[in-house]
Amino acid sequence: MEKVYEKRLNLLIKRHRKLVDRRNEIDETWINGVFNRYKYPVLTNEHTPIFWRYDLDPRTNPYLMERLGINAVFNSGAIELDGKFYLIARVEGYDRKSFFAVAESDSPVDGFRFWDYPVVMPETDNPDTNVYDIRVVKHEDGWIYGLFCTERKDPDAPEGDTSAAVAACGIARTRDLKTWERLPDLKSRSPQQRNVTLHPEFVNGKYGLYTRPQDGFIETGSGGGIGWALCDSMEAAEIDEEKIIDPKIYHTIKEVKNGQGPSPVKTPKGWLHIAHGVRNTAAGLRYVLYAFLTDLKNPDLVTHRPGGYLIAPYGEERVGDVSNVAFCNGVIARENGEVYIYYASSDTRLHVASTTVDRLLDYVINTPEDPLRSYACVEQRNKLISRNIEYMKKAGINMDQLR
Ligand code: M1P
Repeated sequence: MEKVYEKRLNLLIKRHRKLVDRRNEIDETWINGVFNRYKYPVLTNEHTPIFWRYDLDPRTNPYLMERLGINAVFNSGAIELDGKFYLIARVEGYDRKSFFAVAESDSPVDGFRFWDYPVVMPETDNPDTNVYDIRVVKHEDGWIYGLFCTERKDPDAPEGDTSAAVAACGIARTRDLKTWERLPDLKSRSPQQRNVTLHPEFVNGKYGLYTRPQDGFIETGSGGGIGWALCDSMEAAEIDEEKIIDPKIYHTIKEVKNGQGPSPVKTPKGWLHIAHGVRNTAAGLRYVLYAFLTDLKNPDLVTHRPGGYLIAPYGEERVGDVSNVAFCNGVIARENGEVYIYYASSDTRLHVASTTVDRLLDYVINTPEDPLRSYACVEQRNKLISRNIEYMKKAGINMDQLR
């Protein structure tokens, strides 16, 4: 029996080391010029430490079987502190419950190692059944806040309904990502809240929140979109009216619903937002990421809305527990202008895309808006084609090689 144990332990260690020590590389098959993709995910379920999943004592686990498996590691908050990169990932056990865990690296694209223990997120008087999708931001008040979704069974669910849930915005703050102080959940008029994100600076002396007011359990009712509201305090966060700043729109990438991703990035030309949009398909919902820019002084005022998506599931990213999903709740914008977008694919694993503030600004400012009708889309494309034909003639570019 000892031999079985020894053999398996060696195998597990060998496999684990190969995975976590692997260097990442830019995926040369992706060449759209807006961002780089990478060959490998930055985190998967197998990146979690072996000692989170196995009982390593041969007396209690002679076969060295997995005891507490991890199903997926995905939708992650992200922050850079003192030159180190931290991902605060959504880790989902085989038992369907999610929790948060911090992975740290000296590099933004590989080498992430989980800390020895997951985050112990304190509960409120009303215990969470499930917590997920934390947005982490260093606010100008000095705290690092984590806003996340907390889900509990709907107390009004009819007898026998074991899936109806109430989603709310949980709030916690920390100085070091290790010790978290749980604050009361956000109070709002909406019966459900998901995808709530904190603006990093005060706005008129108040905290600014991006929200998603919902009119029922499923957020597909009339109206809706990314909301905006101000509140006086994060210690008892309460908002009144939520103004829709980025509505969902018929027959677009955000026709069913949309949600703010991480806190927006401050740039010289405005606040740069990454959000997710959801559309219907015969195969189910499709989640993609899109970008928009808001005014520096009035972050609730959208100044540029490039049409279509920025990032959609690509290749193997298309398949997973919830297929055809790209989701982002973590971005790191460095002082040197580099930007790292941490996005999850199909609720299964976490990837990184790298770009720069300059490129993203060029993208949001110069990508035309969605004209909303096929006829208008053709007009828009034909304008581009005509300009290009003229340019190619002038510049002496052989059109044949571009056909
Ligand atoms: O399964 C896709 C996503 O669904 C939810 O996002 P939203 O509330 O915008 O529909 C969340 O459960 C998210 O975690 C998940 O990735």
